[in-house]
Parts: sequence; structure tokens; C-alpha cells
Amino acid sequence: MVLAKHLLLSLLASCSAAYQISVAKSGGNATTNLQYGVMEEEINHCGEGGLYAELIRNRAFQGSKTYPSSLDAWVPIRGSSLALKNLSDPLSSALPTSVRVSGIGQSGFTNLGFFGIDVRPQKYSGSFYVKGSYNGKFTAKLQSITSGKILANTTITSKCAGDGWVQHEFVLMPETTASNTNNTFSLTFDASKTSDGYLDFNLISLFPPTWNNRPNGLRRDLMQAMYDLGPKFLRFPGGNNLEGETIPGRWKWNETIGPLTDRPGRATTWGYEETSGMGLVEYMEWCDDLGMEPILAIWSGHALNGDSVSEADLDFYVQDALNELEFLTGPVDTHYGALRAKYGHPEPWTIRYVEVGNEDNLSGGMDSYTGYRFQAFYDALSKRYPDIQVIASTIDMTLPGNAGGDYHLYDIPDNFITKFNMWDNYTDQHPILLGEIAATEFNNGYGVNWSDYHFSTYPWWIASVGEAVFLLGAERNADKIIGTTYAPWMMNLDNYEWSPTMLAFNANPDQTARSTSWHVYSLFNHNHMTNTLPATSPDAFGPLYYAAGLDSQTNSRIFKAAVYNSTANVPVSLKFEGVDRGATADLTVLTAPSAYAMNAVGAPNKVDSQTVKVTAGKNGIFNFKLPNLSVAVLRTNA
Ligand SMILES: *[C@@H]1O[C@H](CO)[C@@H](O)[C@H](O)[C@H]1NC(C)=O
Ligand SMILES: *[C@@H]1O[C@H](CO)[C@@H](O)[C@H](O)[C@H]1NC(C)=O
Ligand SMILES: *[C@@H]1O[C@H](CO)[C@@H](O)[C@H](O)[C@H]1NC(C)=O
Ligand SMILES: *[C@@H]1O[C@H](CO)[C@@H](O)[C@H](O)[C@H]1NC(C)=O
Ligand SMILES: *[C@@H]1O[C@H](CO)[C@@H](O)[C@H](O)[C@H]1NC(C)=O
Ligand SMILES: *[C@@H]1O[C@H](CO)[C@@H](O)[C@H](O)[C@H]1NC(C)=O
Ligand SMILES: *[C@@H]1O[C@H](CO)[C@@H](O)[C@H](O)[C@H]1NC(C)=O
Ligand SMILES: *[C@@H]1O[C@H](CO)[C@@H](O)[C@H](O)[C@H]1NC(C)=O
Ligand SMILES: *[C@@H]1O[C@H](CO)[C@@H](O)[C@H](O)[C@H]1NC(C)=O
Ligand SMILES: CC(=O)N[C@H]1CO[C@H](CO)[C@@H](O)[C@@H]1O
Repeated sequence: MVLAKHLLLSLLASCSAAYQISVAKSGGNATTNLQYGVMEEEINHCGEGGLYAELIRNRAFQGSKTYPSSLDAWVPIRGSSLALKNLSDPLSSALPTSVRVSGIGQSGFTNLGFFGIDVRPQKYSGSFYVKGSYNGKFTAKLQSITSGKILANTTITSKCAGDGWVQHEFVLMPETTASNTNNTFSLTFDASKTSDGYLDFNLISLFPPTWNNRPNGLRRDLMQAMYDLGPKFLRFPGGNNLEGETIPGRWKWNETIGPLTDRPGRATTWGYEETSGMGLVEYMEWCDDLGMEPILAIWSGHALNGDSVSEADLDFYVQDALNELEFLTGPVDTHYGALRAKYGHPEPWTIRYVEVGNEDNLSGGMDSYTGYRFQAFYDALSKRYPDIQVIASTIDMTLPGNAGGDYHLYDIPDNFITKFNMWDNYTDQHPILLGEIAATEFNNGYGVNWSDYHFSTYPWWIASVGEAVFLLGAERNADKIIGTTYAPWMMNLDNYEWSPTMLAFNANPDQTARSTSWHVYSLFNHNHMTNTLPATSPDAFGPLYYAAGLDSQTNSRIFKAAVYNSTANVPVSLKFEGVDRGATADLTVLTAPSAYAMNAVGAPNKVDSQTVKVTAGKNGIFNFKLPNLSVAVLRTNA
């Protein structure tokens, strides 16, 4: 008896070594609908040479005081010369600078693309504007630098009779895939058949097939990577890039719409001039194409150099934001609604979330933001659009009415763990957007080094697990959290400002890397909880962190977990109230070969995903073990 009792006690003891978690059947909270989304930030050429599928770099010689017009990415073919010109009759007032190509006989110029051009058997749609008198043909071609081989070519009969700019369109159809992306695009003509020995060119463009075949559209591989993650929202048009370096340098919505010839482009915050080919309407089409809720950021009267618009002058910018909303959501009989219809979108969009600015608590913006700027936008937006959830760009302030806030976190993985419970006691009066979240540096004892933009090229596994822990803390409080997004989202490895990012790529779509964090976000997103469920345990959080809930659409019970910093596998005994012995569940566990595993451009994915069926045993308990540095989801429809 005595022995048997000992045995029983020791069995109980070994049981109690497992995490014992009990999930109630009801009593939690409805979540917001937007768990995991996308933060647009052009910091890493998300637009130019990135998501925006344009293959020609510097296609319209746009420039500014900060980044003057140049011949960047263009080279003359042998015997030709190139000169930038501001003609008295430019292509448009938005595109004042063009290139004059002179020569004798076959003349022309070549573009190097965004650090290469991907060439494969598919349709490339091109266009260019030319001015001058020319009675001959143009040749457009794609050519390999490595082998000199012509990969595709076509001729275009000139329509240039003399005065005025004339658009020419063409198609290139390569028959084979180039051996690499070291390819160029060239446009040539016979200068002896011009009346002046030269021609003026502008807006030279070439697109591969785009996502949903949209003209002026987005790169398919990057859209596919987002589609596969299932993002629920898009925060746009950027953070620092929205703000601009100066007040006149802010992102101006009405300079990014309409025909490409009407878009002047802009000096971005991130070291290059953008074409604005990817503008407000393209952002909305991006939302439409991926079924994402738009979270529209409007300019809030503050620039990165520290300048804030004075209270007396703020009305103009408040009105500008209302104009932008009318453009997006107004009926076609409104001034800006009519403009939207003219640009091909008669059907109004719906905007439910508007964020006022970006990180206004930084670069000296806080006094004016809390003093008058936020309130002015909040009042005007709430009055005109009472259904819109207005979000402040910080949580470090007393938020008026039902205003939400935005919280950003860039840190070492360990500090994501310590912030696991930071939302537990947070008010439910002011919903929070986790608008920029990323573990950016290795655990190092001092945190983030802000002078180091490139600490780690890619997210790495322990960082992604650290993020998972923080995301679970948010999911436990999903009634207070609007949604979460990694930031920044994309980098072209051949030219970027900041790393790590969610997706990394180069000119070759076959080499796009979905980061270790992409795998975590994707797993969590594909197991969306519509309601949280209270989960209790005699065991404290750590090394196991978790959240539980319900997907009311499929009536599934969901348990999400992450293990961080454990010395051994973590046994879990999970009980869902109302689930009986014999019930089955799918358990998906993500692991990686090492804490520092990274998914690199052109390299295979290192995140291992295993899904197994588990069956509830005695008392309906699911027993399983989770390894150190793992992220897991258990889902049962029982
Ligand atoms: C074109 O005009 C811009 C703006 O006035 C000026 O900065 C630039 O130098 C001019 N370029 C040429 C080639 O004249
Ligand atoms: C197109 O390329 C082919 C193959 O190199 C070449 O034979 C042909 O002359 C080219 N046509 C033009 C118009 O350049
Ligand atoms: C492309 O080819 C040229 C000439 O061989 C070479 O100098 C250059 O480094 C190559 N660029 C890339 C990106 O491979
Ligand atoms: C954009 O809107 C502002 C504010 O209404 C206006 O001053 C500006 O002229 C507009 N720009 C364009 C290009 O329409
Ligand atoms: C601004 O807010 C962010 C969170 O979004 C926080 O990390 C940062 O410390 C705040 N900065 C200041 C100066 O308050
Ligand atoms: C991880 O474990 C190490 C060693 O025990 C400890 O120093 C560190 O604080 C732990 N980190 C976290 C976030 O728990
Ligand atoms: C939340 O409040 C409870 C009750 O006051 C307290 O025990 C707990 O430590 C708080 N949690 C955090 C993360 O502050
Ligand atoms: C922070 O990064 C800068 C730039 O890489 C480097 O010079 C500096 O030493 C780093 N500081 C620390 C504490 O590592
Ligand atoms: C678990 O991961 C931590 C890093 O967080 C590492 O220090 C530790 O050695 C790992 N434990 C085991 C048993 O692998
Ligand atoms: C806003 C709200 O309804 N919050 C509830 C969330 O769920 C817990 C119990 O799990 C309640 O205590 C809160 O009141």
C-alpha cells in the first residue's frame, strides 16, 4: 500500500512536470478581425525595384533638390551620347526632364534595370514616349550581359512626324529563360533617318506579367509570398516615408494618382527619388487583390527634421486628409469621388481605420501632437466619418474619445519575452495597432543599436520565436489589439536601407526568401481566432507561452504556443472544457536547425513544419511535447 502510494505520488509528480493548461468553453473576448498584416515601408525599395513590378530604373529622369535628375542606370550604346534636357515643351509638367539620344546610324541607350532584369518566356509589355521627326523603326530588346545573346527583340514603326510627344507601345516575348538576371533592356533607332540627328525620350517602361495582370501592377512572387501568409491588413503609405524629411517633402497623396505622366515623383525618406508609379490607387488595389483591410496613414503635420505645422496653419492639412478620404470613399457625385471614377474606380472603397501620422512621439513632434495636431485630425475625422477608427501614432499620450494608438517595438529577442504580458492590464477603451514589430539584434545585454541598420541581414529563428511569444501576449488580449505587423516588409538585397525584413529578394523571383518570421506569422494567421478563451494553469508562463481561443467560423478550438529558453522539451497537458477522450486535433510545430538559422535569398527554407494528429486521452487531455525554440498551433474541431 505504502509503496503503491509512493508510486502514485511519483507518477503525479511526473505529470505535474508538464504544463497543465485548462481552456474554458466560453468567457473570453471577441477579437478584432485583423491579427496579422503588412506594413508598407519603402525603406527597402518596397515600391521601386521591389513590389512595384517596373523593370526600368530611372524611367522618367525624375529628380528633386535632394536627388537631382540623373542618367543613373542608363548607358549609351556605342557611338551614341545621352544628355538630360528640360525642354520648353516637356512630356508633362510633372515630368519636365527627358533624355536626348544623339548619334550617327544605329543609336540608342540601355537600361540596367533594378540590379538586373529577370528574363523568361513570358510577355513583357513596354512603352516609351519620343519627340522628334523620325521616319524609321525602333528596336527594343532584352540582352544578356554575360553572353551577349539577344533574349528577345522587336521592331516598332515610328509614329513621330515632328512636333509633340508620341507614345509607342511594344511587346517582348523571350523564348527561353536567361541563365541569370545579368540582362539589360535597350532601345535603338537609326539616327540617319531623323531630321535632327537625335530624338528625345521619356517614361520608358517595361513590365513583366503582374499579379492579377494589373497594368502598372505588382511583382507576382512577392504578392504570392504575401497571399500565402494571408495578411488581414495593410498599413500604408509607409512610416518615416509618409512623414518626409521636411514639410514640403511629405508624401502627397494627390501627386501619386492618375496617369503616370501626371506623377512628379518625390524624394523619399530612404535615399532615392521615387517615381510614385506605386501610388494611392495602387495601394488600394494591393488591398483588394489580397483581401486586406486598409489602414490608411495620413500626414499629421510633422516632418522628420523636427518641423511641425503651426496650429494656425493646420487646417489646410486636415482638409487635405478629408479630401483624400473623399477620393477613396466618396460617391461619384463628389469632387474627389468623381476624380476616382475618372481614374477607373467608380465604386468607392471602404476605409475603417485611419492612422494620424507616424511615430509623432519622436523627432520633437510630441508637444505639437498632444498639444493640437492629433486632436484637430481626430475631431475632423470623427465628425465627418464617425465609423472610422482613428489611431494615434503613439500610445505615450492621453488618447481622446475612442481613439486608438500605435505601438512599435524593435528590440533584442529577450525583450520580446519580457513584454509578453504588457497588454494584460491595458485599457480596452483605446485599441492598439502593433504597427511595427521586429527583433532586430542578437541578445546582447544593451538592446538595439540604432546606428546599425544592418545588424542581421535576415530574421533568424530565435528572433522569430521571441516575436511569437510577444504576438501570443497580444493574442491573449486580442480584443484590445487591432492587429500586428512586422516591419519593414521588404528588401531588395542589391540595394536596401534596413534589415532584417519579412521578405528579401533580388531581381530573380525564384530566389525570394520568406523569412523565419514569415513562417511564424503565416502559421498564426492561418489559425485565426475570432474569440479568445480564458486559459488557466498552475504553471507560470515561461518557458512555455500560449494563448487559446475559438474560430467561430469553423467552430475550432485553437491553442497557440511558443517555447523560448528551455533546457529541455516541454511536456504539455492541454484540456479544452467540453472536449472528450478520443477527440483528435492537428498539432503543427515549427522548429529550425539552430537558434541562428536564417532564410537567405536563393537558399532553401530552414524552418521545419511538422503536422501530426494527436488524440485526447483520459479526461479529454491532449498530451504532447514541444521542443526548445519552437512555435506551435493545436487545432481541434471536436
Ligand atoms: C531641369 O530643371 C531642374 C529644376 O529646375 C534643374 O534642377 C535641373 O538642373 C534642370 N536640368 C537640366 C538638364 O537642365
Ligand atoms: C533580333 O534578334 C535576332 C537574333 O539575334 C537577330 O537575328 C535579328 O536581326 C534581331 N532583329 C533586330 C531587328 O534587331
Ligand atoms: C554582369 O556582367 C558584367 C560583365 O560580365 C559583370 O561585370 C557584372 O559584375 C555582372 N553583374 C552581375 C550582377 O552579375
Ligand atoms: C493637392 O492638393 C492640395 C491641397 O488641396 C493642393 O494645394 C494641390 O494643388 C494639389 N495638387 C495637385 C497636383 O492636384
Ligand atoms: C515612442 O513610442 C515608441 C513605441 O511606439 C516607444 O518605443 C518609444 O520609446 C517612444 N519614444 C519616446 C521618445 O517617447
Ligand atoms: C534565458 O536564459 C538565460 C540563462 O538562464 C537567462 O540569463 C535569460 O535571462 C533568459 N532569458 C529569458 C528571456 O528568459
Ligand atoms: C495586472 O494586474 C494584476 C492585478 O492588479 C497584477 O497582479 C498583475 O501583476 C498585473 N500584470 C502586469 C503585467 O502588470
Ligand atoms: C553600433 O553600430 C555602429 C555602426 O555599425 C558601430 O560603429 C558601433 O560600434 C555599434 N555600437 C555597439 C555598442 O555595438
Ligand atoms: C534552448 O534555447 C536557448 C536559447 O534561448 C539555449 O540557450 C539553450 O541552450 C537551449 N536549450 C536546449 C536544451 O537546447
Ligand atoms: C472587454 C471584455 O469583454 N473583456 C473581458 C475579456 O475576458 C475576460 C475574461 O476572460 C473578462 O474578464 C473581460 O471583462
